[in-house]
Amino acid sequence: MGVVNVTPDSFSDGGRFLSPAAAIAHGRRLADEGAAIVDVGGESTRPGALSVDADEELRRVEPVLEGLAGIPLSIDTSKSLVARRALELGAEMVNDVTALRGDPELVGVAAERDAYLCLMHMQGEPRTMQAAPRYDDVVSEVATFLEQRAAFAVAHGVLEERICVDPGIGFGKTPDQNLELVRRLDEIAALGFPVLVGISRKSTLGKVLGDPEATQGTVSASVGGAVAAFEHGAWMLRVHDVRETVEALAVAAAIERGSVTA
Ligand code: HH2
Repeated sequence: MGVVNVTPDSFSDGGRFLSPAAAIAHGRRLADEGAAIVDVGGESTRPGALSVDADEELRRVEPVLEGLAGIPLSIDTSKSLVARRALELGAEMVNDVTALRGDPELVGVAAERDAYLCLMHMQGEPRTMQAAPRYDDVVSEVATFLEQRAAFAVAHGVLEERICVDPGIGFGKTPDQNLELVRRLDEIAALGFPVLVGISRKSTLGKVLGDPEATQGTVSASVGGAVAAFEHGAWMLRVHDVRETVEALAVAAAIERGSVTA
């Protein structure tokens, strides 16, 4: 999954793709580089980010979704209004970092349109989530949460086979908790849903490389994180650097198979 953030303030690429033309060109490039799906978002969820209203979010993403018609698209939103419009414009997945807790009408939109749905774990909310994350056992608590949110979606008409789950790297977790989630990803995968992981450029990577104040990670650190997540059971990786990640994963997958060709 390649990321297109149509925002002024995303932590790694904020402001770079705010103009529709730049965002569309970037999305096309990510698809050319091998992204199976392109995730378009109009609201930053980085730590400390303020929320934007639905009109502004729509204003940002609508022309980009139109310009990317023909490419498999996901909409990164928690708002039913934005999701509905994106699905009308051909998006096939709703990526909701609130796991259907942000807008009570979102589950109905996903069910009615038979969309794929990504449910992500977050403790707290973006403005404050990094203040004091607390868990007794981060992996089992994240797994229980995701299982409950998936049950909620199914109870409201979303087909089980449309759902994927995501431990939410960096969303109300310490760096060590983020690493633990990837190391024990098999426990999340054991829920039976495909697992999406977004570790690309996140600050934990920069901290591993020795900068305690890092707000983001390098491309090569991101690729390392993607390969590790793949080896621990990730089904899809949400990444900013598609070509580098696709190449690394092609090798990791070939080694798993023990053959050059799939
Ligand atoms: N991470 C971000 C945004 N959306 N969605 C899923 N499913 N998983 C993630 O890990 C995830 C996500 C944050 O990264 P980014 O989009 O690069 O930054 P921002 O939220 O500042 O726009």
